[in-house]
Amino acid sequence: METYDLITRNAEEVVTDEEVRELAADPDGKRAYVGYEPSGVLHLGHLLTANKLIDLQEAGMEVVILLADVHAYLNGKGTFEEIRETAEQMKAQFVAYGLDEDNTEFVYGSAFQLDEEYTLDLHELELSTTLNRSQRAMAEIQGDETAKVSHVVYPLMQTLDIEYLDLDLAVGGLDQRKVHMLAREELPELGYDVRPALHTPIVADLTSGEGKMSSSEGVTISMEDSTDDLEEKVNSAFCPPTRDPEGDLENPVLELFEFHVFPRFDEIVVERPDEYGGDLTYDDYESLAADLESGELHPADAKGTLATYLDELIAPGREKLRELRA
Ligand code: NAL
Repeated sequence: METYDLITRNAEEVVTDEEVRELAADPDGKRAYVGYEPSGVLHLGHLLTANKLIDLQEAGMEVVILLADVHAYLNGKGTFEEIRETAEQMKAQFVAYGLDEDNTEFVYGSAFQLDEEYTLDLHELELSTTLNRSQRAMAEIQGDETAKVSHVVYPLMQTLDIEYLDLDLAVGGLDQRKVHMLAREELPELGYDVRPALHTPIVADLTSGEGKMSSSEGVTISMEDSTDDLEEKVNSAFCPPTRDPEGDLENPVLELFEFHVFPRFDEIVVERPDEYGGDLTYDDYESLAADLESGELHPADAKGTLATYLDELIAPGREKLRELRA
């Protein structure tokens, strides 16, 4: 695959395409990063950006994972000690999932975000950004509770991190786009360079195909799920025989094949008894989606196969979690 195609596959948005093309022309040693608020158990949302990091490593880029402990604290996720502990577990699960440990730099936010120079830059950003602008940037990240002052500081720190970690590409889910847009506007105010951003899609809710899969509501798939949990969750998923259901609906089963399974496996085998036509083999998402639409592939078989491959993807992380908790 061409480097540009590898860097941008399954991306919902790149900002800007021209800047990312420039990176793709000379990716060696360029630094891409994703930040995560530490949480004890990884879910598919984390793994979607992790898949992108694996693509970027394959393209020759260096990958930085920010364990955003100060951000999690500002977003009301617990005491500093609690957050630190979950960050260590998070790191172990990423490595188990397949991020090359020798080629991935894990950085704690608190390792540099409490320095004097950083703090003074932060205050300068606070001066140059309106309250309204910062609140809008934070809207999709913050929970439902009333906004605190910490919630408007948060996106300004995320902006500064892009400079302080010396990054060439910011990666995140689509929910991070407003922060990255704020960063593109505000970094030049401090005399720093604008960086390109790449956003991964948000997967639809598994049972309804509506809205987004979320850990706070509805069904989510995580590193903790047993093989049986996975089968049960996937079997009850919404899976009409089309990739484009009506209205605002999505087909979450196809989305999981597209964003989670095909990027990590060269070949997908749907096992079927001979009397139902025998096994089906796919080496790309398009042919699987086409077979579901034509009726050649039954939704029940698609689901069973999806559960099997997801199980294989999360098994090493699940084992790691078990070890850590033992
Ligand atoms: C992502 C997060 C926090 C800090 C960051 C700094 C630089 C780049 C990305 C970062 C976490 C993210 C979330 N805002 O919602 O999980």
